[in-house]
Amino acid sequence: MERSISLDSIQMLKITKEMGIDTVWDRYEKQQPQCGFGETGLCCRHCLQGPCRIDPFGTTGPKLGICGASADTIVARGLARNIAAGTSSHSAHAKHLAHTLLKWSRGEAPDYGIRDQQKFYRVLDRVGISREDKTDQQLAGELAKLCLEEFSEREEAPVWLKTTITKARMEKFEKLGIVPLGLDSVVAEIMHRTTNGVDADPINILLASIKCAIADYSGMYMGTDLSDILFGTPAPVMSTANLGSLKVNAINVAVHGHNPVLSEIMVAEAMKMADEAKAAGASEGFNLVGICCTGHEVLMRHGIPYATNSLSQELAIVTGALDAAVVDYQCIMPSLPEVAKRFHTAIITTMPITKIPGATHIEFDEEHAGEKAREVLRLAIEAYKKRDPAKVNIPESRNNAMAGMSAESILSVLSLLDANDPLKPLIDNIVNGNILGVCLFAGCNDVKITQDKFYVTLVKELAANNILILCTGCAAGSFARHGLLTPEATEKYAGPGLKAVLTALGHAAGLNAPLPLALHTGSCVDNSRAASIATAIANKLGVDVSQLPVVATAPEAAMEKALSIGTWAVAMGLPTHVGVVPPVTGSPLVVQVLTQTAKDLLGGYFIVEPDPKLAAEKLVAALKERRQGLGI
Ligand code: NFS
Ligand code: SF4
Repeated sequence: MERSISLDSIQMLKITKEMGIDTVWDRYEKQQPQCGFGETGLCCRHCLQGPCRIDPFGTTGPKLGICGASADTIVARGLARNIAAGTSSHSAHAKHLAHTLLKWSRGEAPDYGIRDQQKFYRVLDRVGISREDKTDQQLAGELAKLCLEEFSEREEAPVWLKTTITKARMEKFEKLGIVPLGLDSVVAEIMHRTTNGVDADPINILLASIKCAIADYSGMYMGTDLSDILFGTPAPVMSTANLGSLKVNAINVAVHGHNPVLSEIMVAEAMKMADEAKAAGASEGFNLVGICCTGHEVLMRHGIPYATNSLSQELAIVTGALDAAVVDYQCIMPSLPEVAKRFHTAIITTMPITKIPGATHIEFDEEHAGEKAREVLRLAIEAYKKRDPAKVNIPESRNNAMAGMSAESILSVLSLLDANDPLKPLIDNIVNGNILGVCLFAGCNDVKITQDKFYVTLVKELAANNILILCTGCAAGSFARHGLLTPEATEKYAGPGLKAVLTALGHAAGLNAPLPLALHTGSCVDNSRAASIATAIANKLGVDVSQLPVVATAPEAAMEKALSIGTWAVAMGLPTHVGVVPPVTGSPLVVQVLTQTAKDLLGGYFIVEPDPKLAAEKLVAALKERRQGLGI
């Protein structure tokens, strides 16, 4: 199988081959054949009597685990734990930001502040905190405490859930008994009920998993709110993507991971320290670039170039021009220090929960944010001095990329067409058929799929069918690296109706060109932004999200986080496509619930389709079905 369709990845992979460096693709090959029990979800290690395995063909092998758990039970329990892990990741990210805000409110984190006061006030009003006679510090403290309370179990639904979804959706969740009562408590509940001897009813376990995913949604929404308050709500910004964004005459520092809490400070300090970098011989000072979702956070807010999405993170080192990679948490390959041994790159871990053998650990804390960022940047300067020019191979490929399309900036572009009723032009164009529907692209890269191929093939098909594209995370990274976040891509690939709409909007926004083919709405956590737009449209039309012509896709899903996001997208009522088969096929019952029963219960359902053309057909059909339901 081809490893990647990205020219920069392909070029770097030649070097890894020549140098005998193992990457994620080599390690994947060494894992072949992968275990069939694991692939189908039929392996259980939830107690010490295991591992237990069920015969996937149901013929001669065991049909029950030692404790008596069936294939359906084992598969449902495994999926539940995946979703809980995803939920805990996003929630921890939001919790970290809440702590940062709390510390700032107490004067303990002076490098931070309220960067978007309007959004701060909007969020306070929405969550019901009175602003009367209070300073911003006091309000920040109250908001942070309310956030932190959302994590433990309460007697009511999380505020970030009940104030952000349609009334009808909330009633549905109540009726089905799937309202989570706390972001951490729901994860603990999943761990409890999936351990030996608790919940054995696959349907009951799946409902609990959906409840957990709903908590994931509200944690992500909180994460986006807090990032915007602390660091500013993104506005349209132009930048570049690909490994070609590295510069030979600069000290190249990648910020990698997920949480902007450190990378924001890095951006500010790198600007202040440009002279130190120049004094070390780098005539262009520091060149910060982004990897994974931290990369999206700083691309969205500062136009920092996007070096690469997750699968090719090791290849950034192979350019020989990356002086330091500063990582926070999630999606960081433990192999980075091993690859870096062959070059001069400093791999710097910064979070107490993310240490990697072979990396340098500089522990970050919000109390000393600027100081820690400077320490990291000085380490990058030292590493730069050891750069070997003979090993520098910066790929030429570099694409322009427009980002910064937060819900607020999408609304403000729309308001240029109708200042009093910004959603109206969008809704009108959906109703008149210029736009068939909306598709949110999200998720990862997965080594089981040629890197970026599914994304690029599918998005071209959907855009040709006049589907408005939103994107986040590695999906957005893929589009950025393939020149699809540009007006030129709209000219080339959008169907006539979509092109007309994007052109009108682009010209209204003063771009003198169409808006890009895909609107980059942020990091993975920022999938909440797309959800907020869908909810606003549904509320305006007086319908539920499950009736709208809106779909989601994670064609190259890899992480447990992608499963939790996909599951809340289904819970919100969206037909949700996945291109990689999750480990559930060992239970026809679980597959049926996720792909069919869910539709009756929630309106949303999973579409598992590994072929891009067929996936496009199924997503178009799902949108048409929704349109029919609305009579448009
Ligand atoms: Ni989200 Fe996917 Fe990771 Fe970000 Fe990329 S792998 S689940 S997009 S970087 S979290
Ligand atoms: Fe086996 Fe049951 Fe233990 Fe799982 S929980 S390992 S199925 S005995």
